[in-house]
Amino acid sequence: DPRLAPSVVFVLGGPGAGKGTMCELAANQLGWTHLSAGDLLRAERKAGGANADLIESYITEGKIVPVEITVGLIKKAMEEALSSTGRNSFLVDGFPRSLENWSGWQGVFGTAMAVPTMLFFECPLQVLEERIMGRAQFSGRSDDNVEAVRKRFNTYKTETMPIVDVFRALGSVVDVDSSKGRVEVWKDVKAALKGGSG
Ligand code: UP5
Ligand code: MG
Repeated sequence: DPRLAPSVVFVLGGPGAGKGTMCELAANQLGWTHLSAGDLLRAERKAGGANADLIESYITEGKIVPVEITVGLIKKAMEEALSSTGRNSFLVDGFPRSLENWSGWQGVFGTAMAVPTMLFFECPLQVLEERIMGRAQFSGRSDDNVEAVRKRFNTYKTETMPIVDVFRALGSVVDVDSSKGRVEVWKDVKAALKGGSG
């Protein structure tokens, strides 16, 4: 049953690198299912369940939410999307953000699944800040302010880069320069996804 072997691509990069924007294009134009770990956490916070306050405090501090919570939400969203659309190609946006995130994923999905390709969006801090501050007026996100962006960037450097390095050593990283304009970035993303297992 091919549905038992979903195809997963991880999409990583700094805060505001354009992960969500490009994943939406890939969903609309190439039929991928876009799952943003951050969006799933924000929805869970909004739903007001037992983890809502904990999620809020991690997000405003730019820290990484305990992986049990995140991977549970991703798995549930994958199952729901699969049963409603029948499609099993997933772009997992903003995850894994740390070595712990990756071992948590493996703990849940086991080693049956091939190591996902990681699409890595490279973008300098100054551009990230400009993008996020441009979005801040209408995003309604509690972490869209200069102070939180710096915290997010710091977490990205200290915790996320090590997992990117692990994937790089496995030969699983595809680099994208996401500081370019949307049209050019999309061209590169599309080529990377078509070359992969979309
Ligand atoms: N924009 C996009 N592309 C552009 C381009 N090429 N040229 C010019 N402008 C461009 O884009 C950001 C802005 O830039 C938008 O206004 C866009 O129009 C413009 P977007 O596509 O939103 O970028 P993205 O990379 O998705 O930025 P985001 O802010 O979502 O990234 P983060 O990684 O910071 O946020 P995320 O939602 O993934 O995580 C938020 C928090 O949740 C984390 O800090 C953490 O606390 C928590 N979290 C976890 O704990 N665990 C997880 O697994 C995931 C999240
Ligand atoms: Mg995003």
